[in-house]
Amino acid sequence: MKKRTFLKTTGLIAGSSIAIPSLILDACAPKTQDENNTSEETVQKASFTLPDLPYEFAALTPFIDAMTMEIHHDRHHQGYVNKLNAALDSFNGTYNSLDDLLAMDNLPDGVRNNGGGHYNHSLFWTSLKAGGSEPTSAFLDKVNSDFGSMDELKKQLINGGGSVFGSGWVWLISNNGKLEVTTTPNQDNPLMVYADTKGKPLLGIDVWEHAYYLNYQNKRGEYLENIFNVINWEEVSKRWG
Ligand code: MN3
Repeated sequence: MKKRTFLKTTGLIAGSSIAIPSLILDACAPKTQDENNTSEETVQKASFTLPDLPYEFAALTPFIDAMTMEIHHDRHHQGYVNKLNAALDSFNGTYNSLDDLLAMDNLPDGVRNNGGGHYNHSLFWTSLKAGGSEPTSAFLDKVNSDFGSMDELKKQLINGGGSVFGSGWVWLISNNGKLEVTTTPNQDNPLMVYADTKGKPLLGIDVWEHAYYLNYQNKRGEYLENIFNVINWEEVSKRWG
């Protein structure tokens, strides 16, 4: 076995026994192509896979239209997964999970952009739900404590999303136990060393034009207002708790 492959594989196998943070879908954990074959002669290669949407493309209408969801998931997100796997072919670092990978220093652009793209979209799909859902009472108490009210949190997310120049994300994060709203450009993520404010992502809202343009054209603010009809606050609460 080549040294590089051995290092990479060792990291991944070690990771299989480490709990992946609950917010990360199974699909975000790197898979090896032949997990049952432990022969040293077998060259194992890490690969990430596109998670299924947990609902139909049309589930979030009229707030997010079916064609946007289909293109966004099947083409954009699949593209990030494919390019991430390609970028990892020439990446020598060891990591146990996508979280670990994204937190590493000096990521090659292909890993940073497409690893972020895979993480961010995996989080995004599960942050949405037809009809939305209610936060737990404990999480609501925390929101009231850190923001004053849920309305104030929504206002900060809408304003933050509107303030992103070009493409990026607005986030609700837990930063050393405090809830904060922050933004990242492109496919950066609050786990990354490049983030202005780092923390555990609880909710990420995509403000790339591809997330809303078919239905809202240039009206990003209207998209941001409307997305609160379909936020899965119960899931966001679980990520916090
Ligand atoms: Mn997107």
